[in-house]
Amino acid sequence: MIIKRTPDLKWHDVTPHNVYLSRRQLLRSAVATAAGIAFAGPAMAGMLDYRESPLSTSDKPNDLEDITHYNNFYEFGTGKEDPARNAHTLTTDPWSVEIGGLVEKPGQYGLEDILKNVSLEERIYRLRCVEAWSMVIPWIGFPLADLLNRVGVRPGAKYVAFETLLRPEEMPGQRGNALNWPYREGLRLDEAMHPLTILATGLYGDPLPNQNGAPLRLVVPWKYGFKSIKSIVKITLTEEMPYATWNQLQSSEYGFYANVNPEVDHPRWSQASERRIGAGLFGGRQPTKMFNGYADQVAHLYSGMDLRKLY
Ligand SMILES: Nc1nc2c(c(=O)[nH]1)N[C@H]1C(S)=C(S)[C@@H](COP(=O)(O)O)O[C@H]1N2
Ligand SMILES: [Mo]
Repeated sequence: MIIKRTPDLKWHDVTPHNVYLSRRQLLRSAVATAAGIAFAGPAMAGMLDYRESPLSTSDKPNDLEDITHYNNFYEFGTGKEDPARNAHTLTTDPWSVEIGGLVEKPGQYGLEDILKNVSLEERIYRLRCVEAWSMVIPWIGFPLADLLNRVGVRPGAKYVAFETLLRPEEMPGQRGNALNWPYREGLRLDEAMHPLTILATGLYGDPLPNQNGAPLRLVVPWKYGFKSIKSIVKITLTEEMPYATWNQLQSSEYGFYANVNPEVDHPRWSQASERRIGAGLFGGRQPTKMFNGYADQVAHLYSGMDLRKLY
C-alpha cells in the first residue's frame, strides 16, 4: 500500500542525512516489513526529491526486480535479461544533450544544467510494450514541455526527434546490426508538449538504473513502449516527420504514431490483451485499453485521424 504524504514535506527534509540514509536502508530491508513499519510506499525510500502527481495511476507498481530485469534495450542485447547483465558498462556521468533544430537557444546542455530548476515528480504509469506485455513503473521525471519551453520552440517546428547515445565500446549490441544505430524516435510537437509526456531521470525514488535508460529517457505512456527512447543525447525540433527506428525497420508492423490500440492487431499477434509482468503465470493476462488507458487525456490529439490504420 502506498501511503500518501503531503507533497512538499519530504522524509529527508525532517531527518538528518545520516539518520535518513540508515533508515532508508532499514526501510528496504525485510526487517522493516516484519516489524510492521508503516512506510512501505516507494515514495518514502530514495535519493531524489520529488512530488507525487495526480497523473499517476492507482495500478499497483511492479517490483523493482521486474522493472530492472525484464527490459528491452537492444544496445545491450536482444534478450530481456541482457540489459541487466550488460548495461553497467555505460558511462552516464558526464552526460550532455545536444538540443537543436528549430529552437531559440540551441546548444550542448549538461545534464546538471537540464536538471537545475526542474521540479521532479513521481509519475506512476503503465508501460505497454508492442510485444503484448505490460508493467507499471513509478518513474521520477519532469514534463518534456518544461525543457522545450526553456530552449524555446521556434515557429515552424512540427516534430521532435530524439537520439540515443552511439557508443559501441560500451554498448555491445551496437557492435552488431540488430538495428540501424543509433536508436532514434520522434513525436509530433503536440504529443511532445502533452503533460503526460515526461523525461524520466529515476524510478522508485532513485536515479534511473542503466538498463532503464540512464541518465535521461523519454516516457510516453499512451504509446507502445518502443517510442519511449532511452539514454537520450540529442533532441532536435524539425519541420519534417523524423526517422523512427522501428517504423523504418518494418513499417508494415510499427507505425510512427504507435498509439496503444487493442483493436488494431500486430500482423503477427493480437493486441487485444496483454500479459502483466509479475502478475503470475496464469493470472497475468488482461484486456488492453485504448491509448493504454489514457484516452481521456489524449484522444483529442488524434481527432480526424483513422485510428484503425497503423500510422
Ligand atoms: N535506446 C533504446 N530505447 C528503447 C529501447 C531500445 O532497445 N533502445 N527499447 C524500447 C522498448 S521496445 C520498450 S518496451 C521500452 C522498455 O523500457 P524498460 O526496459 O525501461 O521497461 O524501452 C524502449 N526504449
Ligand atoms: Mo517494447
